[in-house]
Amino acid sequence: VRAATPEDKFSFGLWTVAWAGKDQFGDPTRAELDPWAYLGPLAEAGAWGVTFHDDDVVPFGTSDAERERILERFKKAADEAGLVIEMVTTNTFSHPVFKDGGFTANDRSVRRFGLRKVIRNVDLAASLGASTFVMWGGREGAEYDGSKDVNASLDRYREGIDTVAGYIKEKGYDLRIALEPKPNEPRGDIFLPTVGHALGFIAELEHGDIVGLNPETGHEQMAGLNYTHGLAQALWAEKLFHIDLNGQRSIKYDQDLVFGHGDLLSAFFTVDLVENGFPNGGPRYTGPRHFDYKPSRTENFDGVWASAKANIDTYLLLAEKAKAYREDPRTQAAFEAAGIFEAAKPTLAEGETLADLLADRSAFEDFDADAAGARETNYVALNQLALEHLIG
Ligand code: 3MF
Ligand code: MG
Ligand code: MG
Ligand code: MG
Repeated sequence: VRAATPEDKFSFGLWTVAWAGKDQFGDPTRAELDPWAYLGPLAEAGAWGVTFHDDDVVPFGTSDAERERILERFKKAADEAGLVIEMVTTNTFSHPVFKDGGFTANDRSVRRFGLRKVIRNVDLAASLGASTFVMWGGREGAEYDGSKDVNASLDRYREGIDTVAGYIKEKGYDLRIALEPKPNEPRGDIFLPTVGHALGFIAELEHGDIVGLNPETGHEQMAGLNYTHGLAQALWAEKLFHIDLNGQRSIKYDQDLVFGHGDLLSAFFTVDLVENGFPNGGPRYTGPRHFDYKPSRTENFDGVWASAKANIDTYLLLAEKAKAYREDPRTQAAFEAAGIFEAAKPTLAEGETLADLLADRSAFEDFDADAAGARETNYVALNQLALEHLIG
């Protein structure tokens, strides 16, 4: 596989490679290094960008002066490694104060504190030149249905996001918010559990024009959903602002495997969509190829760097294969045979009204539904062609 270039825009959350392996059941299996120690090796693995939560770099509760010093050091190290800080995000899930959420906690003082913490990081994101501000509301949710007035919680969620978005506009920052849906974990149920829920929520915002999505592969798959379709609908709504790529093997805990190490065929179609767009054209994703995975707890540092590179290599391999698949003349023929191009034709002809359709006997009265029901779609042959390119 070829080497990654800055044009590929591969980026990583700092919390990915810096995860020391502490989980619910076990202690860390790796050392925790200083945040800047990861930047050189990340760049070496092929990264163009790095992203972080405030608390990944500056421990919760650090004094203002110390915070400035740490951030300066981190920024300098990123510059030296040649890494762009393309996205910044706020941790409103680790500290016990956020045990019931940051923006939707029943306790109002916690919500005011959460908003202050987020606003502070919006300023930081803007000062570092980030273009996206991701918001994963990991603790916005509940274990017990009776513990929330969901109507009020969603009002508070909207109030929080609109306040942040309004602040971004007022400041004139070149920054967009990307909400990251997740169905559960750490909460029993998280608000805005899927791409679709989040799109519905954004439509209710006052400042929804600068609020979009950061869908994560595993999060949609934890809900049994099709990640590529989630990306597609977000693109269609012009709301795909950022992506979190990783791997997940079916509906279970959030595995955060290397991209492609979960559902490989789904990963192929994800890359095909991101790299090649919709077969009939349409909105494209041009943002970072951002990985949010965890180096497995079984690995030591060799394994950390091998797994970081594995994300990039898998993506590049899939991109090569997806390109060959699209350029194969057999694919174009298979698209034609499967009616992919016909799908782009409006159902009513240009200028045709509903009255015209109602008067068109060939559309209904004389339509041979049985014959249409017996038509060949050729979808399996098309899928096999994709598979042939993937594993051939
Ligand atoms: C959790 C996640 C988060 C978000 C991050 C925002 C810790 O499952 O995916 O990672 O991605 O908070 O970028
Ligand atoms: Mg995740
Ligand atoms: Mg995950
Ligand atoms: Mg994520």
